[in-house]
Amino acid sequence: MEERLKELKAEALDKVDQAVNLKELNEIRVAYLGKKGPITEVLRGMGKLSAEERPKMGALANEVREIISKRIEAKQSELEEAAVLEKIAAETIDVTLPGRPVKAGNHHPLTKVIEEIEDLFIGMGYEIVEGPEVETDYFNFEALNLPKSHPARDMQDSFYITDEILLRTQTSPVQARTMQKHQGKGPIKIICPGKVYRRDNDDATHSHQFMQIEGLVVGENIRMSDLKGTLDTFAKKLFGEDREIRLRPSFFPFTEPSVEMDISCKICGGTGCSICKGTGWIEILGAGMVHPNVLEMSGYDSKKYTGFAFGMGPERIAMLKYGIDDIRHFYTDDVRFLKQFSKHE
Ligand code: 2U9
Repeated sequence: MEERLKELKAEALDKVDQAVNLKELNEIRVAYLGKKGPITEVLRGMGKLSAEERPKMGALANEVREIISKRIEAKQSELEEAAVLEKIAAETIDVTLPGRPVKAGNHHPLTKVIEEIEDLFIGMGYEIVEGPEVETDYFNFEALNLPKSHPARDMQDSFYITDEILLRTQTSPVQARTMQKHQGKGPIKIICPGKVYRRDNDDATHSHQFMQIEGLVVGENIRMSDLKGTLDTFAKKLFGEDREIRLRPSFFPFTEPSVEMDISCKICGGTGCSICKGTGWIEILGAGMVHPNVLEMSGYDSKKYTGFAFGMGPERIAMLKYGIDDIRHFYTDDVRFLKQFSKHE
């Protein structure tokens, strides 16, 4: 019996050592240590042994079981570790593969133009100031020399919330608010960009909402020549050093005198084409010296202080700069339109 147990031990250990996977190892465990296995079988024959031999054989059988069991455990750990290593090797990531490109968006063409204009004026020492889109009648009209009966109000019909509160029709109230904050003291040098609203029927050149960028300078000895020099610098920086500007007389209730500024047409070089409607000039913005009434209404002594102001529409500038033919493109969120500006990022 002892011989048989030793034989079984050698046989089992040999099989365990030869096992190549966990399934095989489990089969060996069941075969040798299971209830129907050869060791149990041997133990069943112990009844035939003498009383002295029985415990000796029992101890030997247990020892054999223990040895086989330990060897199986060790082999199991070895096979499990090998399986993990094999899995890791199979899953190795090739870090030299090119990454998948992340789809990046781009700025809206209006944002690009507005930021470019802001940067130009920041470079000339201006500060950017913003204000509310829901405005009072006082700041939107009255403080800008447009009393309730003024005929120029007709051109700026708005969306009214109450008789006294409306969606602003221009960004000028931001300048009026800034002047009142400064309590009659100069200097002020600001750029006010923002969205404005007018009651209008949308078409290729009109939109009920659009952007404006206005500028205001108030100080002592501010003259028309300062305005002209500023606008000339701005036009050359934005459209090219080869551009000429011209000022034409105009009318705005908040400036006196008032002008409109044109730039020479780059397409035809001034000889006349469809872009400049045969004139050689393209209208860009309106401007003028701040009306004394406007200065006084916001607390400035118009004998001591003077100022200039200007206003432009970024949509018009973007349309000229990028050759866009319909203002509605800016507000209809067609990705095919917007994507075209990624190359300008
Ligand atoms: C204050 C004093 C003066 C702002 C000005 C213009 C001329 C002008 C238009 C251009 C195209 C608006 O977008 S547009 O329709 N603007 O022509 N704006 S002077 O004058 C001011 C503003 C505020 C206190």
